Parts: sequence; C-alpha cells; structure tokens
Amino acid sequence: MNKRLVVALSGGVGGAKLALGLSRILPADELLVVANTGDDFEHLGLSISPDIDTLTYTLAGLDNPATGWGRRDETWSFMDSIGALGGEDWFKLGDRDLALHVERTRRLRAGQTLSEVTTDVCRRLGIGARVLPMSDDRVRTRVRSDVGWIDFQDYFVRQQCRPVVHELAFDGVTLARPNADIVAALRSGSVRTVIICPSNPFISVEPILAIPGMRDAMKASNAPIVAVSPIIGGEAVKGPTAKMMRELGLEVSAAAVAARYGDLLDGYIMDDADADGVGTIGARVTIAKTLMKSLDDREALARVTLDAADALASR
Ligand code: GDP
Ligand code: FO1
Repeated sequence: MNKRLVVALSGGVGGAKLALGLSRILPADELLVVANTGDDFEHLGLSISPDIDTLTYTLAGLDNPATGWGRRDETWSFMDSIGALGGEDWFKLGDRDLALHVERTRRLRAGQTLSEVTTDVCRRLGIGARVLPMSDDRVRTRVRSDVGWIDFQDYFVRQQCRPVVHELAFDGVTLARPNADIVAALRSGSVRTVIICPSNPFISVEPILAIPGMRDAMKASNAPIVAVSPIIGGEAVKGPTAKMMRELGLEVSAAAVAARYGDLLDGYIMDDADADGVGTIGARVTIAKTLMKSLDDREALARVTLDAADALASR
C-alpha cells in the first residue's frame, strides 16, 4: 500500500503556518488538515469557526499577516457602524470576513454540515488540500478561571486571556462523533504520518484528541505520529500557551508539551534553543529551527517534519 497521505492536526495561527508549509511541498491530494472547532461560537447571530477560517485564509493566501486571523486588506465599516449603534464590537469581524460568516450561517441553517460548507469554501478559494473540522457536532471549549467558568472567546478575545486558567472543558465532546472522512482517511492504510502542528496543546490540539475515537484512529493508522513544539526557548511565540502552562502548574518547556502528549507521540520536533530538555522526552527527538517567519521557514520545517516521520516509518 502506498502511504502518501499526511494528516495534520491544527489550531489557528501556529498550526496554519506549518499547514501552509506542508501544502507547498506536498501534492494537494496528499494533505488533510484536521481543524479544531472548540473555539467555534455563535456571535451576532452568526456561526464563527476561527481555526477553520485561519487555516482557510492562510492556505488561500488571503490571511492577514499582522493579526494571524481574519483577512488581509480588510476594512471595518461594519464594526464601526455596529459600535456606533451600541452593539457588540469586542470580536472584530471585518467586512470581507463577515461575508464568510454570513454565508456559513445560511448554509448551516439550510441543513449543510460544517464539513460540507468548509469543503466548498476551500474549493471556491482555490485550496487544493483538504481542510476538515474535527467533528460536525457542536463542541465548545470552556475555561474554569479565577472569574468562574467562561466561554472560550470571552476568555480569549473579550478578556484577552487575562483570567487565570484552572481547567479547560470541551462541552459536548463526549457525544461528538469524529468527522467520518477523517476516520476513513486514518483507517485507509494510506497514511504517511500524523503531524500535530505547533498549536496550543490545551485549546487547539486537546479538543481534537478528546473527540471519542480520534486518538484510537490516529494510533490505528499505524503511521508515525510526530508533533512540532509550539514552545521555543521556553516561551510561546504568540498567544497564551506559556501563561496557561504556568497557571496549570506545568513547567513552560518544549519537553513539558511532549510529556502532555505522552505515548501518543513517536517523534517530536523541537527548537535548538530547547535542546537541553531532550533527555526527558520519550519520543524520538529532532532538533531544528522551528520559528517560521518566512515562507521558506514554513517549507523547511514541513520538510524536517516529514523527514523525521519517514525515518520513524522505516525503522
Ligand atoms: P490559535 O488557535 O490561533 O491560538 O493558534 P494555534 O493554537 O494553532 O497556535 C498557537 C501556538 O503557535 C502558540 O503556542 C505559539 O507559540 C505557536 N507558534 C506560533 N508561531 C510559531 C512558529 O513560528 N513556530 C513554532 N514552533 N510555534 C509557533
Ligand atoms: N482574535 C482576537 O484576538 N481579537 C479579535 O477581535 C478576533 C476576531 C476574529 C474574527 C474572526 C476569526 O475567525 C478570528 C478572530 N480572532 C480574533 C481570532 C480568535 O478567535 C482566536 O485567535 C482563536 O479562536 C484562537 O485560536
């Protein structure tokens, strides 16, 4: 059997960088990106899927390089107007981005699944790789914090990750079914590797791993599972990953992220800035430059990750 399919698990900004690198070095039909939907929420009557959209815009070359989320060349007339009316303007929906939320909401209400909507949007935006939500069922990340249980986007955007995090929960996850196409792909016998992108472990990767059957399907693929550390030099590149680790009582290190994934991992890619932590990691470690500033960096890290996976597969 020809094992050519690369399955990449991703959240938003960090994951999408590596997904873009992979999409540029792999034939389109050899990449399947599994998107976290724990960040999804309903806002202003609209169905918002931030990680799917970050991946979609990034892979289509429409992403906003300044924010990492939303669209490039954005205008904000809608936000300005709704703010002037006293409406909710804490979650910034740009004019161009708004069109995607309105159209997704219409299609979901008409009975399409989130997977169907996502697949069609990707096709229309010229994306060759497949991007699929982890599940079509509703899963919502909630945060137990020093101000009580709060919804994820309330924590992340409205309160700008200020609350101290004690615990995360993924509402609905125990009843959620994994996306059937993802499971079919993992069971097809054609998976080259499963890559866990350098995403936030707690809010981007663990919701995917918490979908019943997802971990088992990943393991049953018999392909090497390789993660890329989102921690570089003992700090996050962006976002609350390091702050969350501290608040959850974990050491802030690349090794602690590997420990979090535990025996799921066969391989782990970490930065040369973190090389002193290698000794404690159970998976086969590859040391590399993992900061993705340029397009070349993204492609280079994608190559390193695939090479590490192929080396594990040929053991
Ligand atoms: P979010 O859903 O938008 O929060 O994005 P992700 O969860 O996919 O990614 C957030 C993580 O990406 C953070 O922990 C960052 O440290 C990590 N990250 C961002 N850029 C890079 C990079 O260039 N290299 C690596 N290794 N990690 C990165
Ligand atoms: N993140 C922000 O920090 N502020 C925003 O106003 C904001 C708006 C927004 C709109 C659409 C979208 O798809 C994402 C957006 N994000 C915004 C990203 C935000 O939702 C988070 O980065 C992710 O959920 C974490 O993965």
